[in-house]
Amino acid sequence: MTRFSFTVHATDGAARTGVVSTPRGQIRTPAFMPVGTAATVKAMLPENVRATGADIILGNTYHLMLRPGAERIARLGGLHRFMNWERPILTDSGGFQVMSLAGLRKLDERGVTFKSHVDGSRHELTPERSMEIQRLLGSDIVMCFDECTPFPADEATAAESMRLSMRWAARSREAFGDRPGHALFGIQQGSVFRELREESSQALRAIGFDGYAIGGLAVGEGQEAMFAVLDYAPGLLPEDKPRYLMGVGKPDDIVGAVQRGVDMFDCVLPTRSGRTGQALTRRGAVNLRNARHQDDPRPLDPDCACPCCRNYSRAYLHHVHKAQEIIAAMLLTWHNLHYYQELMQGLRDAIAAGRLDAFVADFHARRAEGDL
Ligand code: PRF
Ligand code: ZN
Repeated sequence: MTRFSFTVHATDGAARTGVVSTPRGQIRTPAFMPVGTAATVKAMLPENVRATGADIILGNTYHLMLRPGAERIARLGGLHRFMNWERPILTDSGGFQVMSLAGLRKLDERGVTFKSHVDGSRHELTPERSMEIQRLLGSDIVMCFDECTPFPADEATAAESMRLSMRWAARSREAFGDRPGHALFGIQQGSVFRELREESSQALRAIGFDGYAIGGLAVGEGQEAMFAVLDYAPGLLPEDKPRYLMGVGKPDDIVGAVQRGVDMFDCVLPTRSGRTGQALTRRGAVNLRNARHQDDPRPLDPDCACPCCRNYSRAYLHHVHKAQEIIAAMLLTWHNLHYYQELMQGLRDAIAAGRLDAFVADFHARRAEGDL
């Protein structure tokens, strides 16, 4: 059986390109993972998500435990069969979503209890239960149960929160056990404090994981502060294991993070923007709600090979979005995911060719030109 492994094929500065191998398929890095929170990448069929170039998608412990329930998904053959996506799935561990979505919450050493945002019922998540749920789902890459330290936090508060996450990381590792072909990723915390990020990395490396995430960023600190952390945080993690920046990000965030040594990303932006009429293109964001598109026969991006740009005008996209037709979400989500995957392929090729600086300069120059 293929075990979980990561091979770096080339580097350019701090940036790396390579492949994560799993029994369900390979993940080319740097990789972008579309978000499939509720056992669907919203507005997309799984075969179409794959057609955009995605190697792996993300699912959420929090949403799936509440509806339809982890035990039910296990009885139905696991998340891959349930949602008809046979390639790798990474699942987040739940704590981050509890803190952003659930009602009344109580957090202590054991874990977190909360009220469901779906029906108000009470639930508990602990490192042990999170590992059990992610096992029931059949997740290929399981995330440790952690606390995402809110921003801003003073250093003492951030230290206490990070140390709790490190104790939970040890419990997560213990509860996960030995599952050949499945990976467990640790999550570095420590807010914007270098000493805390160092302490967190040391704690995680002592436990030992198959990959390492950088958590607690993109929580309101801004790109400059995030990049300041990313100037050193990836280098604190093992070179021979994948590094995953959770919940990031905008195209320019991803480019800057890849330059700083990050291998994996997830973000709701391309899918959520697609449903609110925003297209993300190589020339920047385009809002299809704007009346300037209503008579425009041109495609969204004439250089894009996606079905949206090959077959439909801006006038049509404007119309179906304004009329709240479902196809508006389908076409714009497809375009946005296609654009993200093309960006990742461009980054991979540039790193392999040792031309990342030129690629990044061109990326910024085309965005500076603005929309057509
Ligand atoms: N921890 C977990 N999931 C996350 C985050 C985190 O810190 C973030 C932070 N951007 C997004 N998703 N478990
Ligand atoms: Zn397109």
